[in-house]
Amino acid sequence: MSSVKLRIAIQKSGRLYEDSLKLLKDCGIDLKNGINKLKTEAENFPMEIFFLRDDDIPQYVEDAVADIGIAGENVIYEKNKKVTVTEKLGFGKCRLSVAVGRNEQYNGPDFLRNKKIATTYPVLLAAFLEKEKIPAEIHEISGSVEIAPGIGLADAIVDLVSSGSTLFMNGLKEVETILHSEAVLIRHPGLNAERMRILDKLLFRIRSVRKARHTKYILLNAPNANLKEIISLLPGMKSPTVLPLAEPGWSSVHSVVNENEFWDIIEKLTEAGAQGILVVPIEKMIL
Ligand code: PRT
Ligand code: ZN
Repeated sequence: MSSVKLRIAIQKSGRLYEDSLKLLKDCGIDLKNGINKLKTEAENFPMEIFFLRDDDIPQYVEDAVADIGIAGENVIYEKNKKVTVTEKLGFGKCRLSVAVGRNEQYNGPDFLRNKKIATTYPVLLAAFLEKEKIPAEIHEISGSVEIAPGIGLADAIVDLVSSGSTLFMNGLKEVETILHSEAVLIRHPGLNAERMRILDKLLFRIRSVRKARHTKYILLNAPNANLKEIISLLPGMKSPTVLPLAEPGWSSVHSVVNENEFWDIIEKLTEAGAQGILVVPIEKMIL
């Protein structure tokens, strides 16, 4: 048996750490517990895990010190390393936005002309300014960007936003979005065939897990008189399973529903006479 392992780099601590570990766990990959917080390996999958600062992950993957990695798109595109973005992962969502003082009259990117903009994302900001053909001064700082306008260091900032409360608390307002970002899986562009095979296995599991997260299994009792209508409300994977109940005139219907349409469907189902509706999470979904 081959002993090749796929080396994955994930964030050591921070906003992506928990979700990255959970994703591996949901993929059925158990990590060996060790005191060594720098790296560990999987017990039941050919994988080694490196714990790094998120900013360093693209470089490690470009250099093939790690084969794959998980980081935010904001970091991947800012660092601009030779890595292949392979899969969006649906967590760590945020946006890279322009913010200005709450009382400023912002009427488009032209506001930024010849202004001083503080950011930790000079590359992405420069690309935005170039696209908009706006000359401006980029002031690169390493943190606490949101205080820059208040202390007279800049006229505007470009920073990550999720809830918006940091901007609000600093008297700023979000006026432009440069990038929508989420955690993605990246890989070294030249992975050999053996490592590609392991990556394909991992991707198959990731897709099954992610699909299942958005889908619920639904069971309900339907009066036979309304069975047709109730079935038409359930999209299902192919068609729903229908089983007769012990009580005459009733059937048990099983299907899957998408989380987004879930409440809408439940309402219509009850209107159509469905009873005893059970909705259960799906762990994995193989299509
Ligand atoms: O130590 P290390 O370098 O690994 O971690 P870090 O401190 O650089 O990064 P970390 O853990 O803060 O963020 C890791 C990744 O999470 C980022 O690269 C993004 O892809 C993603 N992410 C998602 C965020 C946010 N949401 C976020 N809100 N990263 C940072 N923020 C910060 C933002 O910079 C601002 O200070 O949160 C503040 C704004 O949040 P709201 O909710 O007030 O808008
Ligand atoms: Zn970082």
